Amino acid sequence: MEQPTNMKIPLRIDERNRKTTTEMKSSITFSAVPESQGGPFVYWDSLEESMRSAKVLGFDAIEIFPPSPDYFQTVDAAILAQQIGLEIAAVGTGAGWLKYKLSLADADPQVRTRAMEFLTSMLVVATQLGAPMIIGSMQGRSGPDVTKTQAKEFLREGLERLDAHANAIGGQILYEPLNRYETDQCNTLAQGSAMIQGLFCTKLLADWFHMNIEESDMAESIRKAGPAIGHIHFADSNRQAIGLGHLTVQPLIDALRSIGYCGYLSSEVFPLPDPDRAAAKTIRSFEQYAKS
Ligand code: LER
Ligand code: MN
Repeated sequence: MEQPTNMKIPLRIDERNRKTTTEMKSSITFSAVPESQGGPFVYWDSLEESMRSAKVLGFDAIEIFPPSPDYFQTVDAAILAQQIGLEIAAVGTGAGWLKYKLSLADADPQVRTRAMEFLTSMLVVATQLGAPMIIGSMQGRSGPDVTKTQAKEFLREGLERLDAHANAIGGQILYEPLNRYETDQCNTLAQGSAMIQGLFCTKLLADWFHMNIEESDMAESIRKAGPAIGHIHFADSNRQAIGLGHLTVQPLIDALRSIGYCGYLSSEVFPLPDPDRAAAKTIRSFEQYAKS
């Protein structure tokens, strides 16, 4: 995969957040990956239309789930974001797993190498957009040919190399613990914190859908993870827009405030009952809980 040239020097996400606001910011997800149909993304099809809809509703940012790094050669996300007046909250990499079955923990070293190439190219384009890159599904898991210990070692090795690359180019990585049905690498924020210990440009993505399954006390886990948290997937217990499930939201917002979090609450939820209503419900909930 070709690596784009003429790199802009982006602001690091935490610097950017501190510079522009001391409050949390809203974001909504967009997927350009047909294979992720049925998945937890609010907007689909056209990035431009999605950005315009998000802007009308009052979102601060959009989180983009591209099929590959080359996607950004087909659509100028930076120009669109600038013209429409949105930030790009993050760039997801789950397509590397969904489309190409690439993971950092694969038993086959050639597959791990291809996973690293995919992620390195995505890190470059995300950095050019001034956005962090998410590592969720591509963290992989143990399997018949890779033990749990080996899978964790492979993941840590990949994260260390990507973190060094992020450090060299001014990028940022978000590592996402997932629930037990999706990975056996790290399921909780505490496990995730241990996994990224000592890395310079890698923070945790705390997804409330996964946390609702795995954490015994979500607010306490947020407080313990503290400054390691770099991004939130703002989802209710049923992975619908906040307010459509049974999460008790205020203590989670209070916990984020107590750690000084001023990043994005990004709505990675099912487009239910439809994208527009999921988006509208999300922004209403954001205003209710995070703006007051
Ligand atoms: C990705 O952000 C995520 O949460 C995973 O469950 C993959 O969909
Ligand atoms: Mn997520």
